[in-house]
Order: sequence, then C-alpha cells, then structure tokens
Amino acid sequence: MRERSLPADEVIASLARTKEHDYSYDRFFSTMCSRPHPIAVRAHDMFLETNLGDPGLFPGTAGLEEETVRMLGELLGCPQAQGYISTGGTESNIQAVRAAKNRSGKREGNIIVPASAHFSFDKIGDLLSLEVRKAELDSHLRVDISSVEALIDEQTAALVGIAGTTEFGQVDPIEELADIASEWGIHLHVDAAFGGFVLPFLDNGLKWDFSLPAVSSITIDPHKMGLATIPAGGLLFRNQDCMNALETETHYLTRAKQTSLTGTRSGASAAAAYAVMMHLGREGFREMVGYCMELTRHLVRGAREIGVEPLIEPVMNVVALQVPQPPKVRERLMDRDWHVSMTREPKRALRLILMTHMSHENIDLFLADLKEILADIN
Ligand code: 0PR
Repeated sequence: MRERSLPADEVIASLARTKEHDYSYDRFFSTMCSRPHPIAVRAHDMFLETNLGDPGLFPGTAGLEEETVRMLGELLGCPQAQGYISTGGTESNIQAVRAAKNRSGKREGNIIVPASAHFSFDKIGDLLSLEVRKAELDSHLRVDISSVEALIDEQTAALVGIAGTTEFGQVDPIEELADIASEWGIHLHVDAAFGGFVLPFLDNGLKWDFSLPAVSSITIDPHKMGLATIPAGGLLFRNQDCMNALETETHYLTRAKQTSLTGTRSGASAAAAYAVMMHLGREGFREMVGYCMELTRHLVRGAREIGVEPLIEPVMNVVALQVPQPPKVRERLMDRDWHVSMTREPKRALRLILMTHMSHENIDLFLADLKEILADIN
C-alpha cells in the first residue's frame, strides 16, 4: 500500500482506466449474467452498508430479504417456501445438498446428478465428502431416468435435476425424478439457477418446480436472468426442516442461529433482486424473456442459413451450435472479439447464451463472421 494519500479523483480515474481493459457485454455470448437493471443498481447502492449476517441490526433489510424469498417462492409454486438470498448458484447448490445430507444422516453417502450438472456439484462432493454419481443423458440431453435408477441406493442422500442446464438450456424430466425421489424418500433438489427466471414465463407446460410435491429445494439466481446485481443467488426449501438442518449457533450476534453459508453478507443483492421483481412484475419478466427467446430464434434461423445446426432445438435462450473443430472456431471468433464458450465432450459445440444485452444487429454481425471463419477453415 502507498504511504501517502492519493486524491479521490485520481483513484477514480485510475479505476476507470483499468476498467477499460474489460470487454463489453455487447459482444458476450458466453455469460449467464448481464448488465443489471438500472433499478437494481440504485437499490444495491442504497443498501451497500447493510449486513444480513447480523440481521437484528438491519431489521428493515432482513424484512426485504424475507419478502424477496416469498416472491421467489410464489414464482416457484410455494409462497410459504423458506430460504435466503445467497451469493449465487454455487452457494445455493452447496447448501441444498448440505441440508439434504444433514437431514438424511448419510454422512458418507452419495448424490446423483445429471452428467450435464454444473461444476458446482464437483465442489460439493469434495466439500461435503459425498460421492457425486453422474447419470447419463438421453438423446435430447436430458438426464436418462434408467441411468438414475441404476445409480440410486440406500446411501443416496439427494437426487438433483436441472431446470435449464448450463450448456444446453435443457430441462430434465423433473416429474419422473420426483416419482423416484418419493419412492425412495429422498431429497430432490432442482437447480434452476438459470432457468428459474425463464421457465415461469415460457408457457411450455413443463412441470419442474414446487408444484411437484417431491421437490424439496430449488436454486434460482437473481444475478442471472433476474437482472439483479452480482452476487445474488436464491435458495428455497419447501420445509422449514431443511433450513433447521443448516443452523449454526451464533452466540454473540443479534440472532441466536444462522443458516447461511457465509457469515457477513451484503443486503444489497437482496434489495436489488427485490427492486427488479417489484418494478418489472411478471409482465416485465415475460417481455424480457420473450425478447431473449426472439434473439434465440433469430440466431438459430441465421445459423441454419449458413448450414449450422443446433444440437437440440433450444428450450430456452441457450444454443449449442454444431460446427467442425469447435475449439478452433471459438479461437477465431475470440480473435474477432466475440466471446463464446464451448460445451464439453462428448457433445463439443459452440455455446451461446442470448441475454438481454444482446441485439439482433450483433447476432447478424456474429453470423457473418462465423460464416467467414467456417469457409476459411474448411
Ligand atoms: N447452476 C447452474 C445451472 C449454472 O448454470 C450455474 C452457473 C451455477 C449453478 C453456478 O452459479 P454461480 O456461478 O452463480 O455460482 N452458470 C454459469 C456458467 O458456469 C455462470 C457464469 C456466468 C459463467 C457468467 C460465466 C459467466 O461469464 O457458465
């Protein structure tokens, strides 16, 4: 650290120069986050100094978090759901599985996740000393139910289904997983970190949320399609028992027990998530998701015109495009300042997420570049 003070405007100018090295959201196809909604930024700013790690000092903010959780529960078919605003999908998934493990009493057990699960489940296996069994996918890239059945045993502490897979935007057959979960009396966790703010606004008839009685917990991230500021994750449990299974005694704080993973945690994210939900309402979210789906169709249409097919017909605003030599194509795209990612083996493809920051114009520019690159490497 410096010895002497640097004037505030010089510090800020230096920050601005540094930020110029970052890339622009306008050219990001690889991210599940977006520029936050302006009202989220204002709300975040208003609640910057609040700490929900010691909620008794900030009862107003704590009430806001409760109301945010209530709205999320309502969106997911269970207004009385219990939970909290976490730092993101990883923390929510960790905590959901931790609750399931603690309640089941299976200390050295296993969990079954689809092969398409987010890498947060690998961290969970390590952190919670659980074996992470990966079930195969069917030809639509949904989890194969017979593979789940083959992996389950008396030591299974939780089943996981994904509503909006990270790579393909696919939705697992959650109804069928729910049948297995109730037959075995096992916790079913649904990872809707991405899909939670998409599926309720799509009218595709899929059943995947708390409307299925066997669904015990759901991850839903306001900092992805919820347009809130980072870090804002959502963790919801159908029953208070699961929250109780996460309790730690906090002797000297304003509340005697804590259920969150982190101690000190900002109330700003909860305020941001609350603000966006109140401001947009279902109507606003339907419009926003409609726009992202229109971008998705525009991309797929344009890709087909240049002879590129998606791996699956997109279910939500995630597209996996089949191109020859995906790593090479991606590298060339990156050279042209297009930020795309790739799905993993054995289904290597270009992965694109159509978020609110994307535009039809930029999709057209991207497709023109992709066409040139493909012609060049063939
Ligand atoms: N579950 C699912 C289904 C996810 O897609 C993700 C993240 C998580 C859990 C974990 O969420 P957190 O990252 O909030 O802990 N999916 C994105 C991904 O890994 C996250 C992301 C966002 C990656 C922005 C890159 C990026 O620029 O692809």
